Amino acid sequence: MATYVAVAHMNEVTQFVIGGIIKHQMEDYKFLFKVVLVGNAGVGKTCLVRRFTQGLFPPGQGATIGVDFMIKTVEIDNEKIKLQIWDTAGQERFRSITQSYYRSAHALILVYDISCQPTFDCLPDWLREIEEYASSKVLRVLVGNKIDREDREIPTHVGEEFAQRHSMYYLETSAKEAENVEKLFMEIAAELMEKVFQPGRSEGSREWKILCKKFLDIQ
Ligand SMILES: Nc1nc2c(ncn2[C@@H]2O[C@H](COP(=O)(O)OP(=O)(O)OP(=O)(O)O)[C@@H](O)[C@H]2O)c(=O)[nH]1
Ligand SMILES: [Mg+2]
Repeated sequence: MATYVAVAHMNEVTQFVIGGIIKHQMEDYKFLFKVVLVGNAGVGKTCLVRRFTQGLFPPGQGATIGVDFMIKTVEIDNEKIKLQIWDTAGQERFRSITQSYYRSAHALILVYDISCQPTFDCLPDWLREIEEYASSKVLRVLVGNKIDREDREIPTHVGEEFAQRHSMYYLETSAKEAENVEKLFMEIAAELMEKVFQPGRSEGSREWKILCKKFLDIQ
């Protein structure tokens, strides 16, 4: 475990381009985790990410083209964890691009809209994609978004049962009202940290560790 921490601990120089001037900022963090959001177009993936990273609900948020990328550093048990969040486009035409982002994900957030039955009906298709392209040890989280809406079509227990059947974590959120959004990402960060430090590793968790290490190595 000590070796792993040494690998994971890094000093990074991040470059920011502000008005044409490149600024370097030293950043210190112990772990870097990659979180990928997937799900049908319009379920609110981008709004969830922007709520978490920028604390806002963007008016007139347009459809994502390909993949967007955001970073937020959080602190858990006095350890700095950098979350690299990849927000993929839900539209079918971008599917081949977004699939390539699954492989190195530590956590996948599969989002549907609780007021839109077709977005729930598509979940098995998304799971097939995840099975095919993601690591078998990826942390999978099911999210029912838009709970502020009054025209709910999928009851909470239906979402919960689906998640349970497919060994996923489950949470309902509202990007609009900032409900459970912080909790969603913080719990993922905490859970990933726990996986890294899990005592008595099985075959599975060794694979997980390799996945993390590989990812950290290529950064
Ligand atoms: N009421 C409500 N509307 C939301 C919520 N989250 C997102 N929306 C709305 O849903 C629409 C789609 O949101 P996006 O975040 O762009 O959806 P997306 O999943 O990123 O869509 P793609 O990028 O096309 O895959 C926008 O009009 C948002 O304002 C929410 O929590 N509540
Ligand atoms: Mg989007």
